[in-house]
Amino acid sequence: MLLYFKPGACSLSVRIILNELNLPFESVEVDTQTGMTIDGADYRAINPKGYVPALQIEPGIVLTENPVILQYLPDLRPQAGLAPAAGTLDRIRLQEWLNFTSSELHKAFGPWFSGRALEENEQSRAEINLARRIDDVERGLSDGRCFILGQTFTVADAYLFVVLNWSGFIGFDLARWPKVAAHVARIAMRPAVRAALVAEGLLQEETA
Ligand SMILES: N[C@@H](CCC(=O)N[C@@H](CS)C(=O)NCC(=O)O)C(=O)O
Repeated sequence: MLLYFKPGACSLSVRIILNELNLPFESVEVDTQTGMTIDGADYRAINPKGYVPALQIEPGIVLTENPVILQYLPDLRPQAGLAPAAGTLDRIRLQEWLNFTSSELHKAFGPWFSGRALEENEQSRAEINLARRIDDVERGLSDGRCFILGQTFTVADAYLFVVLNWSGFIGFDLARWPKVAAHVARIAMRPAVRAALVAEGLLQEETA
């Protein structure tokens, strides 16, 4: 398989899951601004939508949309338990969290990644909206569960981790949400996560 990624972007969650599942893969960095891969290919010919992630699963077959890729992969290795079985209520709960993470939490970070400095009122509106979405995650963890679906790590935790971790890049302190902060710290310790962070230049190899 071939993962098209941008360091630290939501595509990092796909790398984490590829690592967790010990699936062999290669990866190619994409410059989404120029629309070129680092090795000079036209990325729009691979994913016309222009964003990452994209996962080539075999020559000529490319999957896009993070919540979809994050369900395709665990179904290749169901025994690893990274997603509840399709057709179960637990799988629907997983989809709820993946969809929430994609359309609500992920997008709540959008204003900071718009490529221009935010006006004061825009910044405070964006902060209020982001805080509301993080409240939702804190509520999801409120019964003391270690992972968002319960006591088992799933692909939803990987996606939540990657997105919540952006709070560090934008200087948004998670201390107001102790269960969320603990969840991020817990996921960050996983060997597959550390290896993914190293691979994308977000963590020094010797500290991994
Ligand atoms: N709906 C897409 C959204 C993917 C997305 O927003 N990707 C971002 C990185 S996290 C991206 O490539 N943005 C274009 C850019 O950064 O220029 C998905 O779920 O895969």
